Amino acid sequence: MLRRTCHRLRIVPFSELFEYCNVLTSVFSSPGERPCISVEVPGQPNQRFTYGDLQRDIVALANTISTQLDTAANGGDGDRRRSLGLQLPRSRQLKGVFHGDKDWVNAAEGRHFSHDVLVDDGTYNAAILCSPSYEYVVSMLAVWSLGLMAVPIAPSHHYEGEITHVLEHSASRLMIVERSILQTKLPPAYQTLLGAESNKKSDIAASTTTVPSTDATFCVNNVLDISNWMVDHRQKLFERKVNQGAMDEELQVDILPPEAAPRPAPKTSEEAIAAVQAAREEAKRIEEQKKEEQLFDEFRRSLKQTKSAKSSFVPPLTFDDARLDHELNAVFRGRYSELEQSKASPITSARFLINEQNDSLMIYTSGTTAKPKGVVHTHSSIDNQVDVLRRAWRWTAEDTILNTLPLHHVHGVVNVLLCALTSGAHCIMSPFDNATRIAHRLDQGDISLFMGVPTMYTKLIDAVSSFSPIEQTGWRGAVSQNIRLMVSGSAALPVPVLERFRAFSGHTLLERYGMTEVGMALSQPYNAQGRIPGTVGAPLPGVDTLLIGAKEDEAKTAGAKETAASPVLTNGALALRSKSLFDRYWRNPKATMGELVVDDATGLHYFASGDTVGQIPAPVLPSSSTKTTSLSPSAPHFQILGRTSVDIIKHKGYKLSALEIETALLQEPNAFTEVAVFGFPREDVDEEVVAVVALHSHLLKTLLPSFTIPKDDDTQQLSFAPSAVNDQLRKIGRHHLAHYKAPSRYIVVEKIPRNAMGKVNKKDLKKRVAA
Ligand code: MCA
Ligand code: AMP
Repeated sequence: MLRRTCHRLRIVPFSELFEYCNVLTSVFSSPGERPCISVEVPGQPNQRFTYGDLQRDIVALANTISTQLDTAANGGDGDRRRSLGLQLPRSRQLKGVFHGDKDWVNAAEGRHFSHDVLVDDGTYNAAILCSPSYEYVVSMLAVWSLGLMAVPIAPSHHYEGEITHVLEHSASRLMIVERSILQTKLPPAYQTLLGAESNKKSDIAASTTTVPSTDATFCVNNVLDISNWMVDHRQKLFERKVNQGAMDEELQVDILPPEAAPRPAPKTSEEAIAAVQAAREEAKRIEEQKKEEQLFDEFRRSLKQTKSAKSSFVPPLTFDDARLDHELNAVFRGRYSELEQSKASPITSARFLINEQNDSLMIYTSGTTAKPKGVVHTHSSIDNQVDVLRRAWRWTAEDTILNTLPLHHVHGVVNVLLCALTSGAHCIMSPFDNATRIAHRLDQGDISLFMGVPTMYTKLIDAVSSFSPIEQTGWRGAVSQNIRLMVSGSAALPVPVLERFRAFSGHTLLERYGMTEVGMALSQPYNAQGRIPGTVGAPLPGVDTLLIGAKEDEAKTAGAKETAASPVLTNGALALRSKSLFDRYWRNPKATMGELVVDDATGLHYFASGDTVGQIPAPVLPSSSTKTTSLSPSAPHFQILGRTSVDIIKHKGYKLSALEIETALLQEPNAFTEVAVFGFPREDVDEEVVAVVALHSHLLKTLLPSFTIPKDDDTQQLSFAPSAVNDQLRKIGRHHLAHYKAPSRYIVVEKIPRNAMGKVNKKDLKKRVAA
C-alpha cells in the first residue's frame, strides 16, 4: 500500500504536455471540483460538468482518437507521427505574412511565409460537427491535445453545398460528429467509417476502421460518434468507480497482525531465547507496520482535507510516470519522453512536440467569393485573443457566462467559450430558441456575463417589454445587480436598441468590433462612463490600426454621426495589425496575399479588414475612471460605417456572401434564370437578405400559376413579392442554404437590369427598393 502511495507521488501534471496551448494548460491547472460547462436545452435534462470531468474526458477521448488514427493509418513510411496524421512542429523561420515584425519581414534570408511553404493537405485536420454542448468542448480540446487542427462545422448547415464545401476544402481526415447529425444529416457512407470505439454499442452497421475514404466522404477516413463514445466512456468510468470503491473499502479494513498460532512452550533455554527473539521481531514488525499504516492514514487524511478545504482545491490531473504504457496514448507518451529528454539536453529531432506557432483552429467565413474561406489560426493567435479579452473585460474564475451563440464562429468560440475555460470560469450553454426563456434565465442571479449579437438584444427587448410592470422592475433589478458586463458585437448596434435595452436592464451594452481573421480589435472601455453610443471604442492592447485613403471631408458623407461632442476626425478603409491575426487562408495563398497592406512609411504588414470606419476623439474621462480603464484614454474611438463591398451582407450577426447565396439559388433546377442578392437595412436584423430574381417558366407554370410578374420600368420602384409567392420562393432558398443565409424577401422581375458592360448594379437595385 505504501509503495503504491509513494508511486503516486511521482506524478507529472498534464498541463506540462500542453505548453503550446494556454487554453489546455489552464484547463488542466484548474481545480477539479470547479464547475466548468453546463448545458441547458429545453426538453432535456440539464447537465453540469466540472473541470475534473473535462480533464479526464479530454485524456480519454485523446486516447480513443489516437488509437483510431493509429488503426486507420496505413502509412508504411515508418514515421509514426506521419502515419498518425499529426502536425509537424512549426519551424521558427515560418510565419504568417501578417505576423512578422518589420525586421523579420525584411530579413532577406532565413524567413519564409507559411502560405508559401505549408502544403495544407489536411492530414491533421479534424472536423467537429456538434451542436454547442459538452461533447463539442471535449472534442475540440482532445483534438488540440493531440496537436491536430480543429475545424468546427455548423450543425445548422445543409450537407449539400455547405458541409460538403468545408469537408472537401479542409480535406479533414477525421470527423467527430454528434449521433443525431450523423444519422439524419450525413449520407450513410460516413457510417461505414466509424471507428471501433464508436461502433462498439452502435446499432449502425459496423465496418472495419481501415475503409479507405471515398469520393462520397471526401478525405474523411475516420468518423467518431461522440454521443456514443460519451455514453460508453461514462459507463466505463462508472465501472471503474465501483471497482475503486471496493478497493477503498479493502484499504479501510484495519489490518491486524495475523492471529498467532499457539506455540508449544519452550523446553530448553535455547528454545526460550529463540522464542523471545521471535517475539521481539514480531513486535518490531507490527510496530513498523503500524507506522506504515499511520503514514498512509495521514496521507489519506491530508488528501481528504485538501478536497474538503474551503478553496475546494483538488490536485490537478496528473499521470503516474510508471504507468505511462497503459494509461497514455502514443502521442502523449512520445511528447512526455521528448519533454524529459529536452530537460537533459536540447532535442535535435522532436517528433511529438508541436509549438505555439502550429495550426489550431480553422473557421470558415464568407468573403467576396462564392465559397467561404478557411481562416487558419495558430495556438499563439488564439491565446493572444483570449489573453487580451480576459484582461480588457476582467474575466475571473468567479464568472459564469450564459452562451447562446453558435460555436462555429469566433464570437461564440473565442470570446465566450475559450475565455471562460482559460479563466477557470463556468460556461452555461443554452440555445437562443426563445427570447423570453433566455430573459428569465438571465435573471436567476448566477450569471455574471453575457455576450450576444444585436438581434439577440432586440429579441430580449421584445420579450421583456411583454412582461408586467412588476416583472419588468424585478428583471431590471436582478439583471443589473448580478450581471457585471453585457457585450454586443458582430454587427452594428443601433443606438435606439442600446437605449431601449439600457432602459429595461440598466446595462449600457459594451460594443466591440472584430473579425474572424483578426479576433477582437476594437472595444469600448470596461468602464461604462467611457463608452460612446454608436462607436466601437478604441484599439485593444497590442492592436495597431491604419486608415487607408483617410479623408476628413468624406467622413460626413460616408454616414459618420458627427456631434458637437464628437467631431469626426477622419475616415477610411481600416487595416489592422496584431498578434491575434490569423496565419493564412487555407489552401489559398492568393487570397492571403490579396488582403495584405504594406505601410509604405514603416514597411509593416497589415490586414485589410474590408470595413470603412470613421474616427472621433476619445471622451475625456474623470481621472478616477481613466485610471481603471484598460484601454488607452487618448486613443481615438472608431465608428463602423459599413462594409466596403456590397457583396457582403450583415445579417443577425453573420457576415454572408451574396455570391454564395446566388450560386446556391441557381442550383435549383427550373427555378431561377437570374439572381441578384444584397442586404437591405432592417434595424432588428441589421440587413435583411433580399433576392431579386427572374423566374423560370416551369416554376411559374407549376408553383405560381396565378402570379403576374410586374412589368419592368427603370424608374419604377422594385416591390417585394406578395407573401404567398414569397413563401414559395423562400422554401426553395431554404432547401439549399442554412436558414440564416436563405433570403427572407424576394423581388420578382422579368429581367435583372444590367449596365452596358452587362453587370448588375446592386447599389442601384437597392436604391430602387428603398424608393
Ligand atoms: C431557425 N429557423 C429555422 C430553424 N432554425 N427554420 C427551420 N428549421 C430550423 N431548424 C428559422 C428562424 O425562425 C428564422 O425565421 C430563420 O429560420 C432564420 O434563422 P436564424 O437566423 O437562426 O434566426 P433566429 O432563429 O431568429 O436566431 C437569431 C439569432 C441567430 C439567435 C440571433 O441568428 C444567431 O445565433 N446569430 C449569431 C451569429 C453569430 O454568432 N455571429 C458571429 C459571427 P425568421 O427569419 O422568420 O425569424 S461574426 C464573428 O464571429 C466576428 C468575429 C465578430 O465580430 O463577432
Ligand atoms: P466575420 O468575418 O464573420 O467574422 O465578421 C466580421 C465583420 O463583422 C466585420 O468585418 C464587420 O463588418 C462586422 N462587425 C463586427 N463587429 C461589428 C460591430 N460592432 N459593428 C459593426 N460591424 C461589426
